[in-house]
Amino acid sequence: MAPLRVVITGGAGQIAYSLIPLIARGLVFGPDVKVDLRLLDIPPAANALAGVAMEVQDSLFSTALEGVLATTNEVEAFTGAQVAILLGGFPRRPGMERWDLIGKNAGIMKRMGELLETYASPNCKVVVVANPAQTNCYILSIYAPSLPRKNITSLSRLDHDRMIGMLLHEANSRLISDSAADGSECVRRLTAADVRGACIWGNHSNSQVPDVSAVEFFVDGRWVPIESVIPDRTWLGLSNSLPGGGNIGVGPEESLVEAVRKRGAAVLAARKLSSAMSAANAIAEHLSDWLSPEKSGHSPAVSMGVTTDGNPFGVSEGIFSSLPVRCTIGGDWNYDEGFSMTDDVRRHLEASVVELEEEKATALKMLEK
Ligand code: NAX
Repeated sequence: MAPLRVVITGGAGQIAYSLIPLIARGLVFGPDVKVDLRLLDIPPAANALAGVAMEVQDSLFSTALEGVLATTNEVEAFTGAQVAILLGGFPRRPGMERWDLIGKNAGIMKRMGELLETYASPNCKVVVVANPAQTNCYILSIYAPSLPRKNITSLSRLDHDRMIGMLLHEANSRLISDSAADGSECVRRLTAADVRGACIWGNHSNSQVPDVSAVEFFVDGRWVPIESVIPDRTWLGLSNSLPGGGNIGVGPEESLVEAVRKRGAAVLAARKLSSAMSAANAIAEHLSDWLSPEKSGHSPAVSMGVTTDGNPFGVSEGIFSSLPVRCTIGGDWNYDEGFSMTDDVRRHLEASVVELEEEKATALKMLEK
C-alpha cells in the first residue's frame, strides 16, 4: 500500500519536535500504516528544520516512517497531502493585541487553505493547532472550498485531556484515602479509560466551557456518576446554589473549570515555554481516534473543534467550535447527540460563541485590508 502522506507545518517548532516520534513509532496512524512525512517551515527556520531532519535520521525510526522531507517549499510540502497537521503560526509578541494576532494568523491560514485547495489530496484530513485554532479553521474552509468541511478540525483535545487528568488526580486521591480509612488493602487506580462523558464546549480560550455534568467513572466493575466519587459540586462547577442553577466559571479561583482554563498559562509560567509534550500527545489522540484503523469507531465521545453547520446542540451555524463527537470507522465523525447541555453550560457556551463570532469578523476584516 502507498504510504500515507502527512504534512506538518511549523515542523521546526516545539510541538512538532514531540509529535514526530509519536508518528514515527506508529502510535498515531496505526502500526501497519507507513507514513511519508513532509515537514514545512518558513525560510528563517530552515536551519532548525534541517537539524530536526538530522535527528529523525539518527533516531532509526523504521517502524512507520517511509520517508521524511524537510522543506521550506510550500508546494512541495502540500502536494498529495492526505493529512495536514497545521502547527505553523505567528506567535504572540509582547505588546501585541489579541486582534493583531488573529489578523496575522488569518493571513497564514488563507495561504494554507489555498495550498490545500490546489495541491493536497481532495479528501485531505486537517487538524489545525495554531491559534486561534477554531477561527483558523473557518478561514481555511473559505480558501479550501472543495475540501469537505467535516475534514477540517481543530485541537480541543488538549483542554479535554487536561480536564480528565485533573479529574483522575482528584478521584484517585479520594479513592486511595477512602480505602485507607476503610482498612482496604489496595484500590485500583483509575485511568483515562475509566472516565466517560467529559466535554469541552466553545472556543480554545479562556471562554471555553469545561463540562463534567455527564461524567461517569468505572469503579468496581460499573459506571457510576462523578459525584459518587467526587462529591464536591462547587469544585466540579455543578453547584445549584445560584439562581438559574450552576456556577461554571463563577466558583472559587481553584475550581476545576478555572484550573482547566488556566492550565496553559500555568505550564507557560512554570516552563517558560508553552505546552508541547501534552499538546503533541493530544494531537496524536485526536488523529488516532479519528483516522487510525485500530481506534476509529471504538473510542468514546471526545471533544473536537468542528463545523457548527447542522449541529444538534443549538450552537449558531457558520463557525467552528469545540463540540462532543464520536469518530466512526473510516475517518468520519458525527456529533454525539447523547450529550445534552445544562442551562448553565448553555449560558456560558453562548458567551464563548459570541467570542468566536467576533474572532471570525475580525479575521475577515483583516483579510480585506
Ligand atoms: P513554535 O513557535 O515552537 O513553532 C511554530 C513554528 O511555526 C515555528 O517553527 C515557525 O517558524 C513556524 N511557522 C510560522 N509561520 C509558518 C508558516 N506560514 N508556515 C510554516 N511554518 C510556519 O510553536 P509551538 O509551541 O510548536 O505551537 C504551535 C502552535 O500551536 C502555536 O500557534 C500555539 O499557539 C498553538 N497551540 C495550540 C494549542 C491548542 O490546544 N489548540 C495548544 C498548544 C499550542 O499552544
